[in-house]
Amino acid sequence: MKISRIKSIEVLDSRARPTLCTSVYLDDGSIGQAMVPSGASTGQLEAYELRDGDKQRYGGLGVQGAVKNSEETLKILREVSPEDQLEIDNKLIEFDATENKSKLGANAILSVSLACARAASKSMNTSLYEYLNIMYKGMTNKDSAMSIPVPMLNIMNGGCHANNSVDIQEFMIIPSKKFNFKDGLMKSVEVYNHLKNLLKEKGLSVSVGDEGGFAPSLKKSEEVLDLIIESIERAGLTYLDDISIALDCAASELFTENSYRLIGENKNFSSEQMIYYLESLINKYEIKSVEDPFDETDWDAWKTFTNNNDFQIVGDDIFVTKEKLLKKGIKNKVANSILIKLNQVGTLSETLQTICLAKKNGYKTIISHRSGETEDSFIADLAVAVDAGQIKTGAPARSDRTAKYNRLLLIEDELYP
Ligand code: 2PG
Ligand code: MG
Repeated sequence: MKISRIKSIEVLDSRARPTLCTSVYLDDGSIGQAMVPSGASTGQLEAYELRDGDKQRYGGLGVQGAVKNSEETLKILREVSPEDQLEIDNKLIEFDATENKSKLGANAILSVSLACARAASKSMNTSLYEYLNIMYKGMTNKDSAMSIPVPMLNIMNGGCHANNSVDIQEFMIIPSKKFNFKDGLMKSVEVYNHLKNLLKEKGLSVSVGDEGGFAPSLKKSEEVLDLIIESIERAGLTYLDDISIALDCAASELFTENSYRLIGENKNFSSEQMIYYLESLINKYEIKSVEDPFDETDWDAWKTFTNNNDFQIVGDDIFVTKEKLLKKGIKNKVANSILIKLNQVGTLSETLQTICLAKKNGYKTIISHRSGETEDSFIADLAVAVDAGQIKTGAPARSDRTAKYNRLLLIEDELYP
């Protein structure tokens, strides 16, 4: 079986920006399609997202160049078996031949990489999650079980995902593991709806941020946390027993001239002060997980913080899903978990390799969406296939986010009818 055609077009993401939709056609008639997401709080070392820069179209954000590049990969993929994902991705990396995929664009490369996987799963007549699980097992040489991940739902948006002065980018709720996915999601939706009513009662805005969470003009993080806990209680649930809270500080966005500028708190913190501030907040509210508490270059603060604490500490911008950076993190005892975003590294195989490395070294894995998303639900299948344990994919609202939750509901129903 061979790849006979690769066709891409520009489509839109959830922030009204163009992105790629690539279709890979196999000569047995199978077709695989994939759309790529796009971040706002991006790490400096992420793979390169190629945009046209032509101000006459989409304010320079067009991806016509990436569309063309993705279609041109046919000439190097024609002879490769679509089921050999590693070979496909290696060929794409070789063809690009830059450190950060800047020649073809990581958006172009990833769209081909994911569409090939989908086409191959169709050709083999397997679900995408089963196909990815087979691929993952092949890489780990182990029998890797599949599981439905616990969701982390971002219900209050701040930072660069919202037009308010809340410093912390994401306030997420996590249903307890005692619930299956369907029930955990239902409880989370109840909290989301109670939060909406609570905000209305207080005369606060219920308009939403980029990931579907509410984005009222609050200042202090404590105000946000109090509102979330009140909503959990109003939903008839017990904080911590039924639902706990996770944060993504996206602290690289707060870091300027060697200090953390917290507008909501009206403070400027040194690294030591930021450690103290976060530890106090986390201990007071018994927060279960914190992502990017420090800037991606502030490795010393990361080290101290990891050494001091045993809650989940998640590296996003600091690792950007790259094996090399995660290796450095493991060596330096930085963080104990990693956020996994396909487009930070740019191919499916490299993403799977990073997941393998994390698991081998006892790091927890969280498969993640981007703030600019599409209806593509690839990450739901990926989270199940690699037994990731956790997924973060926004609020339980807006179709770009619910596409992933709905896909997980379907998979759960298939696996555990
Ligand atoms: C993050 C992500 C997703 P962005 O920081 O974890 O929530 O945001 O896609 O803007 O980087
Ligand atoms: Mg993050």
